[in-house]
Amino acid sequence: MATDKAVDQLTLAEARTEVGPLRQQLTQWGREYYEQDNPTVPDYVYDRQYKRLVEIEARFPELKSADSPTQRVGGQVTTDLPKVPHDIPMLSMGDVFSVDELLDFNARQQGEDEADSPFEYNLELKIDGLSLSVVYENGKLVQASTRGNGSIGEDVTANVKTIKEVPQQLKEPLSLEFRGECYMPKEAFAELNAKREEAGQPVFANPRNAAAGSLRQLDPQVTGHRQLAAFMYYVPEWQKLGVTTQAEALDRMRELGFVVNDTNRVVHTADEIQAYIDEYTAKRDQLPYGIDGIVEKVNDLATQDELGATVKVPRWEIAYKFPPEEEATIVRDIVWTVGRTGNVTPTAVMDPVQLAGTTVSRASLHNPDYLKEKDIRLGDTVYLHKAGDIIPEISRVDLKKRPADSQEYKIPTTCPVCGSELVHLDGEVALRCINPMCPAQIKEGLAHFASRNAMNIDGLGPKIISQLWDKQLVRDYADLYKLNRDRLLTLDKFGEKSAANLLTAIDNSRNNSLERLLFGLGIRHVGAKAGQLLAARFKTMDNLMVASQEEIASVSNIGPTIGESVAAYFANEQVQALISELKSVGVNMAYDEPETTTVAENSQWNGRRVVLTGKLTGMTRGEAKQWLENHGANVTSSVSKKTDLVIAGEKAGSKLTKANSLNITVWDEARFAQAMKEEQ
Ligand code: 1X8
Repeated sequence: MATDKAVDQLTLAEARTEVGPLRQQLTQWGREYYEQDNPTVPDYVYDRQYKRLVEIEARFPELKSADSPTQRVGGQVTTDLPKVPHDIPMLSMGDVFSVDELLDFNARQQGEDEADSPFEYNLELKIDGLSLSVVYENGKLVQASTRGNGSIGEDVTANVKTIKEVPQQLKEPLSLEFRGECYMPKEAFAELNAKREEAGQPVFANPRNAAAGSLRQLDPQVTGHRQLAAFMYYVPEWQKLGVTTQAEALDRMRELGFVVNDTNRVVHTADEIQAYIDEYTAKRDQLPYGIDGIVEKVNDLATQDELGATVKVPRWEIAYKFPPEEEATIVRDIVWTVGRTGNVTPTAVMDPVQLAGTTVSRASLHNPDYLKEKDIRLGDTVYLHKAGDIIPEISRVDLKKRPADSQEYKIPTTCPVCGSELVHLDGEVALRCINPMCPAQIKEGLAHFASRNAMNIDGLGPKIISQLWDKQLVRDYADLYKLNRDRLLTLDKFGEKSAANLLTAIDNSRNNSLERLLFGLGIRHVGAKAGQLLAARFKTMDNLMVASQEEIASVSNIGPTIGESVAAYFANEQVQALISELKSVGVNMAYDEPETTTVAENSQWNGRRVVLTGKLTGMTRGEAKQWLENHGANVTSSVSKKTDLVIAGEKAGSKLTKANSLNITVWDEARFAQAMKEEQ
């Protein structure tokens, strides 16, 4: 379709031949992106082709057409969610791909006056999410909607109410619309995709699609589990807010109770613009949310209104998009690993390359469909990028460099570990090994059992588990509690001290509260949260084991899927035998009620905003967070001007630097431990 010929070299005939397929391709990509939340190419591939179409249409106006993707505000309204008209259209933004183009845009925008009184600009980060409109009446949230096609959006009010960053009640009784970006933090995105991969579901290509897929749900409970967040950045009717600049509008929104990104900067010169772009190009990898560029807005709001908009985009704002971070490398191998639930996933192993700050040599290929669709073969030259700025992913194969003798990659039909036949369960894209005795699955299961949020057996990682299995010292969870010093000393590099430490850690785990065991068992669909809910409701393992599917499903936030899975799990005789074994080796089967969580009004922690960073040694971060929350503190993930205290463990990084630059109080772990003692 796309030729490599520069647009200004094209003849009319060539342009005419190219324009049809190019439009078709862009329309298809647009649909995948906006309607299905499932793009098949990275954004910059879309952007590049889109720009080419714009250039062709500019050079050959006779080829323009009303149904060209360049004439539409992206995104159709397709879900079953109710529709909401936007009284003030929600426009998208024009974009540029270099600082030179940005400066050209500014010069055109400012016209002849440029030299006399250049505009003041407010620079903001462009969040990789989806636009959101929220309407308040007398300070109360009454409606939330997506952009949709710009004129009509989808009603996502119930879903947005699950996002804690969007206040349901403003601090002032205003009746006004606000706009912003709903996004999924990088960590939540990585966790969600890991879970989806393990569950045999297709993964999201980037945080934007994950956020869109999560927000546009018919069931707000699903949205509620997805850890969405939002930054607000725009008030269409700014006059009602008593502000005159964009920077003031941001501050006012923060006062009203919204979460507003605090990285914005008011600038006047090209050098300042360049400096901001350089700064955030460098910091981008460290931010806890994905950004795909910088938004430049004329700071003065009256000037914004004077400039107005074209049919498609405002004239007072523009996005500078970061250049793609992409590296070419060669696929040397495709390895298949078996997960805890038997999910067999392919990983491409490539020559190592530097990409966005790390060395990358592996990328998940997720499932056989994905591998087939991309037609990735051994020896192929591929381009790597980082999905959502964090997860290495192959964007495309360079077919020109494909070796002449290359062959389509053959998907295995048997488990790489136990050799049994692989299957696709109902509707799943994942390939599964369903042999319950498959050693790979059991080892993964043991590693999960010992993991931090499950039984928290420090020092019992995958390598040791593998040895324990291979030496036939452990066959199931209960065997862990039968280990002794002599057996452990037979392991590689295991001395008296490591053996003693591991035995203590195992021994301590006997006393864990029931929710850890429930999560650790690896029951399908039972994560840490469900484990907690079930333990709190049923109190003992025996109660849960005799509960009916309906009783389990009726627990708030549990539902029929977990109900069915848990009931089926405990109906299994092997499971019952395992639980008896665990009882006989002394593993606790009861729920420890957490200490009273009523917060002392006079606690020094009440309402304090605290950020935890770095590695703690005396407790896990989760435990520290729990303690702080039990004492009334608000534990947040990023440092801002509003943070009251940062607790910095070992190797604290950018959050500590930021806290220092904002003059926020920083405590080390010892100081925190002392404060915990004082509270008792
Ligand atoms: C989109 C976005 C905007 C901003 C941040 N992130 C985005 N994705 C911002 O203004 N800070 S504005 C925008 C739009 O489409 N108008």
